[in-house]
Amino acid sequence: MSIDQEIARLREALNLHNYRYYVLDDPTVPDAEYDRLFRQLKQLEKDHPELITPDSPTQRVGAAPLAGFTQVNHEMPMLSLGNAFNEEDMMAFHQRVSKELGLAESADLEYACEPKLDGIAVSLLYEEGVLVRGATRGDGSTGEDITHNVRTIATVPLRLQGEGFPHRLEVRGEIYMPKSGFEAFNERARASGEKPFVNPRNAAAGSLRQLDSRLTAQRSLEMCSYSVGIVEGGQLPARHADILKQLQQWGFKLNHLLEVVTGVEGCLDYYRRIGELRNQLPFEIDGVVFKVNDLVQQQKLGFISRAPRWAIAHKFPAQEEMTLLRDVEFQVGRTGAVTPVARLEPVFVGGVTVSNATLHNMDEIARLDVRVGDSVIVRRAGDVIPQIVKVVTERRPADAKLVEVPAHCPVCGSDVERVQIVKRSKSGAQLTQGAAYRCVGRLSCQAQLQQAIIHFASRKAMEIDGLGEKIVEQLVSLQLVRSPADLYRLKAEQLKGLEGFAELSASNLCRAIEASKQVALARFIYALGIPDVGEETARVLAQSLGSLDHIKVALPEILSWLPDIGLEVAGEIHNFFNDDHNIRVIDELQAEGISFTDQSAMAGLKVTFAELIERMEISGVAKVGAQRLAAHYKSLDALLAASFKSLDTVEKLSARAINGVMDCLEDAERVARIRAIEAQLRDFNMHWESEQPAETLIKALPLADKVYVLTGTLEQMARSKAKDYLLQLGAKVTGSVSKKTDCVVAGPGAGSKLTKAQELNIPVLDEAGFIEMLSEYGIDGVE
Ligand code: 5U1
Repeated sequence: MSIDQEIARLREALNLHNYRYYVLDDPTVPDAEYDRLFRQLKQLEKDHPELITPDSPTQRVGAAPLAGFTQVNHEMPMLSLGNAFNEEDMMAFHQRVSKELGLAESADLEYACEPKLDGIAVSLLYEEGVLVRGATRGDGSTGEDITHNVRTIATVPLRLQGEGFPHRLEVRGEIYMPKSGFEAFNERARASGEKPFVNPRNAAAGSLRQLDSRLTAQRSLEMCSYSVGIVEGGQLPARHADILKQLQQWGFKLNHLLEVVTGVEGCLDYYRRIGELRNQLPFEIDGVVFKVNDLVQQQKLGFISRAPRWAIAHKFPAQEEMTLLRDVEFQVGRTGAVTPVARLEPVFVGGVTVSNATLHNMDEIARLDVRVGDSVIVRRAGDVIPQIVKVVTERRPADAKLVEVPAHCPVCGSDVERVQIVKRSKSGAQLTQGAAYRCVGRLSCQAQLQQAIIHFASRKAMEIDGLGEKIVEQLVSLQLVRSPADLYRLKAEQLKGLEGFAELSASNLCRAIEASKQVALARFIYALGIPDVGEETARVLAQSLGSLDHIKVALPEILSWLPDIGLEVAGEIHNFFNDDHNIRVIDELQAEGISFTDQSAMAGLKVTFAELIERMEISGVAKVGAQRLAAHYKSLDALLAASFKSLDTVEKLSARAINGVMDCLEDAERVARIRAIEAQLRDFNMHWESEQPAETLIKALPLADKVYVLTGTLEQMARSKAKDYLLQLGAKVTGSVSKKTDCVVAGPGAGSKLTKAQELNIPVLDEAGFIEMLSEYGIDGVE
């Protein structure tokens, strides 16, 4: 095969894979194969630059940023749509259409229905099947040339595929940012102190208005087509939905919710169904669009000013509205975080009346420059908490008040402090001001105590049945409970007097409290409510370090070696256990009889000598330098005794690294810290010289990577206990049976899950078999 042919073959294959992946959502090759073909084509084009064409899949991102945008005159104006806001508007639309067409309203008039994507309308012009121009809608007559940016979007074909396309074809549609891309972008922006986007539509618009297409290429954007403009030298089908299906064959993405219905009833039914789906869709929509499907009928209907008479957008309730910020109050959370909450003039937004919105933290207040009395834009998209996304500064009254953090906790009156964040770098640890504030009152603060107890007793924590929010509120306000340990001192007589408590429920609660004393270590760690420690992190701590004694004393460096624990969370855990008050509560709980059903790390996570050196944060020493030092010195003692002369003999060690090591060795405090870390690695059996095999912990657990499903009733142990045991052994426990399930534990009453397991030939254990398996792993599962 000649080079030209090979290049053509690769381009064709890549275009096809791209189409299957992005347009049909049905890839036929793994990503690695796509990458391999792409690299091959890149290489051939590098060797033969004269063969590069602008429609090659490698040419999506242009090199130099533009100086500015040029204007584009739309040969055929880009129309807008009339709106319907309720059923009556839709009925009136259908009536008008039927009358103009001389049909009875009951006639089977076909409508093509599509969701109305909340993005930016664009026009793509193809000449002889090659993309020659992309433009924004602008005012409908004149837009901006954004060819360089639309080329970076995978769902915009650079060349049409198949055959029969017109010589000149203009395809119109919406470019939008899926919700996931929008949330990920904003999360990154907030973390790096940049300005987040207000909504996915602004995100799409901002991304398309980049002069440098390399920036657009980094944004997650998609394009769905919904109509055509110029069609010259070719013919299209005679119905709208068929035109869209034809476009899909030429390489364009269509919205998968496209449907053809009959009559206004069909339209209203579609509107209701899509409305129900709205929150689950991966992209934002602001309504649905109905178009008369037959093009001859469309022509007959024509236009009024700039809107077609044959189409209408039936809008959903707006997700953004303007209202007044009446006040900002501060709430105290479980960990003492004092967070601002906006109290709003009630406003109907996203389908509900909203009177409170989150303001995140003081940094957010400063970024928005929001003041009490301001008019603000409230956004409520899906089921997320309403947010203030923008201040309408033009409407700010002269007496708008700045928002200040209270000096004292609004619940207990204790001091409110700004949280300090420890930032570690090669030059050591530095304290910086965080965005959060905390009440220092801890369990003496009723707000914190109440929420701490609710969390402690919750289903994923100590699982104390019957200890709901209402009871906790009473126990705390009557001062029967001042710390979690007090729960274990409660007497049934004290409970009987509480509102809504009968004798039986009092003794049931006492029994549940007593039963919770035997608990998996991971649950207990989670129950303590350490900031940033969720169920998963608690499990990692319990499984990796094996005992509460180890977790209590673990250094942040050691914690940050555990799977998925970064330095910030490691710092939170270390601070928590370094606090006398927290240690007193834990001691009291243990004195009341809390004990763990599982103590001992199931296998050792090993830290290599090179990893320890890397963590010494020596300037000039990164991963490779650390490996060279480790290979040369072999032990920490030898490295700490190194001289300048001996360092000079370490293979390929840079002069900067040698100086970095010498600086480190001369710093007594750093040396002491490194020795302490090494000693702890030995204590915890994590040292590279400890005897267990050098495997990571999670992988070494006996049921690592195995997927279990529990179904039916277990008679000898609670389902939650059975789940804990499986998790302790490293298994994943899921709720439904699939090909990925490795084993089903089925008690009496197991229904469809058991049938499915049998159909799929998945091993099934009954309770006795399960208990036997647990005992093989040293777990006595019988309660
Ligand atoms: N789904 C869809 N959105 N949308 C927007 N179809 C659609 N059609 C439009 C617009 C402005 O205009 C038609 C008149 C082609």
